[in-house]
Amino acid sequence: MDLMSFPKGFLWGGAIAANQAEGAYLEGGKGLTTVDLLPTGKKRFDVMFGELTSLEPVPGEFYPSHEAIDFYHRYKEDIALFAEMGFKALRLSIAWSRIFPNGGDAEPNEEGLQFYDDVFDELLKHGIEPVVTIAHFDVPVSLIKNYGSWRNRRVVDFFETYATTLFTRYNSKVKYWMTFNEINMLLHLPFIGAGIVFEDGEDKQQVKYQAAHHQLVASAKAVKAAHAINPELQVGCMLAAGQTYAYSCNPNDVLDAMDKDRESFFFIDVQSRGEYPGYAKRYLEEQGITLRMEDGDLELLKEHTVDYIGFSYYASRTTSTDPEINQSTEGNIFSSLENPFLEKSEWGWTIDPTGFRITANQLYDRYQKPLFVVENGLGAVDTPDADGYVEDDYRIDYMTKHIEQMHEAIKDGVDIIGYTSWGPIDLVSASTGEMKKRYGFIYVDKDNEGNGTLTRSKKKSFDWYKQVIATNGAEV
Ligand code: BGP
Repeated sequence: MDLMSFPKGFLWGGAIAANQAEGAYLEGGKGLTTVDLLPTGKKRFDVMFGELTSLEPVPGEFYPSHEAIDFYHRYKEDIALFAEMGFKALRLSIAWSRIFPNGGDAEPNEEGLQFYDDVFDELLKHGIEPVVTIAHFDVPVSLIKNYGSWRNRRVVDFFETYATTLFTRYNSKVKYWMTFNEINMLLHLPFIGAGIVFEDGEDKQQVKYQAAHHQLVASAKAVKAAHAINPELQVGCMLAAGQTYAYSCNPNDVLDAMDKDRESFFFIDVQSRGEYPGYAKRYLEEQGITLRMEDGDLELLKEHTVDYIGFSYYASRTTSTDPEINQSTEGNIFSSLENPFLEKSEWGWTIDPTGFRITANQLYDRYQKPLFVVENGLGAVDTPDADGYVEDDYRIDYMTKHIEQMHEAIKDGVDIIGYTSWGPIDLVSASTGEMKKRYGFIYVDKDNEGNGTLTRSKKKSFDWYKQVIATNGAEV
């Protein structure tokens, strides 16, 4: 192998999600979706955790996804800019409620289907491979109102119909699919991950793991449907990854770190190895959680495992069992201690390129399937000049170091097929709902209150990433 560059055909590109980019939240026949109920600020976290009082947008409240960056109307301009950077792939998601406005309608909405046909055609015209997430933090609100969302088995059937509709329609245009974005996020942000709204006094872990079982079954059914339609289709899972370090060499800390990682691996162990692992069975039993399963579920999970492992990597985590050590969770969805060896982003996420190499190795050791890095990047405050130009050396620095470590992982023998950086164009932040937290190579003129012209302009990182792709990673 040539140790200086990445494998031939490596899928360099970027990743976006419907609800964080498209806007046009009620256009083209689209129904309301979970994110359309997520305001900004502190209230956003309450909703994401499943504490919600209304299933309608509240008048006067600002919901960033309603307009987002208007990709719905500007996708041609945006794709042209991605093409200028030389993208080989664009990861994007389909909004379920554009295709089935109520999640389980008898017929799909042709206008929604046509929109994605047009987007895929535009990508293919530029030689960019679409990589599609079927559900990226996105559940039609009608499914919550009528069925309680993923806690209800019926939603598995609706998802199967939705996924099958997509595979059939886009069979000739899309080869790479992913079922659920960051599926393990369901345990941390159950509303965003699975549209779960808790009822008073119920056992939250029970509800979450039942919803998880339903998503795992739905994912296996999607894999089965895709391969029946076209055996060439590649269907992956998607994990919010990031190695957990033990704060000390105390075996109790190491055990704790292992347990924390397994909380996430549980999902991928089922999706990729095809069975509930022993440690998960033990956990469920000890917690008194009983999963309702149907006949054939376990066989289905076993027979229809994923083709590749998609994952996001932003940061590593650190844990300790010592109560004396200060617990800091600020800015993090995954609880994590301060790691004295690492710097942090403005949002408190650790910056750990070596952790990226470790995580990739760990995933490959565990699953022995191709890995696809489908999110990585630095959320930062950008200050543009009068022309919208941003000197984002901090972003270039973060990405250079991560790409170098990804290369090290490849040299370690890890099979990585592509890298799509998160938010190649600025978009709405999932956790904060802010525009202030930017990831892009392309600046979008829009502020936290939703004001701005939406004009796009290139940052310094635009030309840098273009060069990375042009040299297939040899010049980072
Ligand atoms: C992941 C999500 C993305 C994305 C990213 C960055 O969890 O899959 O949707 O937004 O994280 O997070 P944030 O936007 O909160 O900075």
